[in-house]
Amino acid sequence: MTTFRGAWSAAGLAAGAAGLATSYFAAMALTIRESPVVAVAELVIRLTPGPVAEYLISLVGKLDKPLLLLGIFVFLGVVFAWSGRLARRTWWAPAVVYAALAAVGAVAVSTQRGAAAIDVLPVAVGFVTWLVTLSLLTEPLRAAEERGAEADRAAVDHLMPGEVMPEAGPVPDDAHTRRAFGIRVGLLVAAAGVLGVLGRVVGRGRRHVEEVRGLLRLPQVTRPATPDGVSAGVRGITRWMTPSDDFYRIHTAIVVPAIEPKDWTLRIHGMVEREITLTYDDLLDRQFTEAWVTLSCVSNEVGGNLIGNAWWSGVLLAPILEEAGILPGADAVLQTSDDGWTCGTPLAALTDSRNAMLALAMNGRPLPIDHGFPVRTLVPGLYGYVSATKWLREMEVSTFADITAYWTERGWGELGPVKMSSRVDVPRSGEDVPAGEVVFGGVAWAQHTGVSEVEFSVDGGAWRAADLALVPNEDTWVQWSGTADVPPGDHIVRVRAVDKNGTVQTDVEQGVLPDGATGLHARDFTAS
Ligand SMILES: Nc1nc2c(c(=O)[nH]1)N[C@H]1C(S)=C(S)[C@@H](COP(=O)(O)O)O[C@H]1N2
Ligand SMILES: [Mo]
Repeated sequence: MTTFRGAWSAAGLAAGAAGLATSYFAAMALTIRESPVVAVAELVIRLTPGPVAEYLISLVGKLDKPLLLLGIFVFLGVVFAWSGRLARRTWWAPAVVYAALAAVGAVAVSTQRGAAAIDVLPVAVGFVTWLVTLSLLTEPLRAAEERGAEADRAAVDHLMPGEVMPEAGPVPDDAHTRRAFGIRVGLLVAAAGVLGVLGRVVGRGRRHVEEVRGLLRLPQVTRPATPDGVSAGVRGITRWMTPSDDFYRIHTAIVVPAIEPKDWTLRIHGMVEREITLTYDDLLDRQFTEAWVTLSCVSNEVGGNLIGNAWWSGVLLAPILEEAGILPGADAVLQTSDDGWTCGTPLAALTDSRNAMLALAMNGRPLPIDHGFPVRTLVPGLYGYVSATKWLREMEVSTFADITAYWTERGWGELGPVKMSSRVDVPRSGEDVPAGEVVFGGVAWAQHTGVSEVEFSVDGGAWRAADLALVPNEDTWVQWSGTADVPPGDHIVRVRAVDKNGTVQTDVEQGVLPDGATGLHARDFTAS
């Protein structure tokens, strides 16, 4: 019977390499971190007892890390080849091996300092690649071996008593199978190589920009000082200031732009008297403005957390647009980002008295790359999808009649003013609290209008006025709190806000499409 002994190992090795390549690329594209393999190396270093590490380093000196990585790769090579051979008998044995490797990778990346949930994604990508490529590669081998086994059985059936099995002659489609297999392995290894190179390029650019960002000093930017009284003093309410690391992130880019400030320009053109191109240094030369502003996403469901509040520093947009000289008839600005994303912003919101700005810093530091470094737009009172362009490159003054933008082309509303909303944070969903006096709390927002009252109701009873914490302006969310006497049993609490125009938050339920969700947030809890 024909076998492809070496081929099964080769398939395992090629699949293994492919998974390492995709996970490396994903890590480079998604984060500034190293690949999962490096995370594992770091984990090994962390777990190695100090004296042992010192002894090893005394033996190999500066080669310690390259040798460690080499060791990991050799180990992986052996395991990959072995899992290829395992695949010859059962499909699940290599899957178990891959799962074990992925588990080690996942532990390594998620125990790194400052790890986020997304850091595990490259490991998952590698795991799926292993499974898919191994089955793609081994499928023709399996088919050929089965044909071979059948041919052998047929031959045995035809033997005369006492006759011996003739030497197995070459099965005619062997050569074909080998060639097809060779081509698959070759293509896969080539693709892995290309991905590896791409990952390097993407990763290097981003790491460099990350370094530049780390060294940047913006003299006009002050550290965030949380104003007094903004906390309602109830444990469990979302922090009033959202740390940048915890701030929600929404973008369509798979590989986010990495732009050095020295390479950044903003071109303002269209219906203007004179076109303007601004550099990063031009912005640094201007008067800075700083403000607490709550940014929210149109895709935030009632009670959702696609919302955050930060201290933003930058340059006011209104005077810049005035310098350009807006021509009569314009009512929109089409913004374009470095990655080609677009949004149409109502011109009025950029030129009225609100703090519409080109933001350079978030929470006292240059914008994180994921939040638009080096420059993004920020417009209080509008959802992000019509205003908060990250990696901003271009502003074309125009009319809504003449433009379409990324999300409006996909059925979302043109103007995008933020809808008033409120949320219960305490008690937590399904929480068991002692019966009697129960503490409630959460946040409410109506950016650029301001919240004047928040009310909550337990089990559909009367609306009770909540206490509001302080806010520095009308552009941020506000924390609310209150207490009510609650008997033992299952309960539900609802919340609603009233804005400074006296409008009461509607209880009419609407989904996020086309222009933001409405309805009242409710939480179930149990008192006992
Ligand atoms: N370049 C670019 N800018 C963008 C987006 C995008 O997809 N690409 N998404 C927008 C949307 S929908 C929102 S809600 C905000 C989110 O900003 P954040 O990721 O800093 O929270 O960015 C906006 N700016
Ligand atoms: Mo959004």
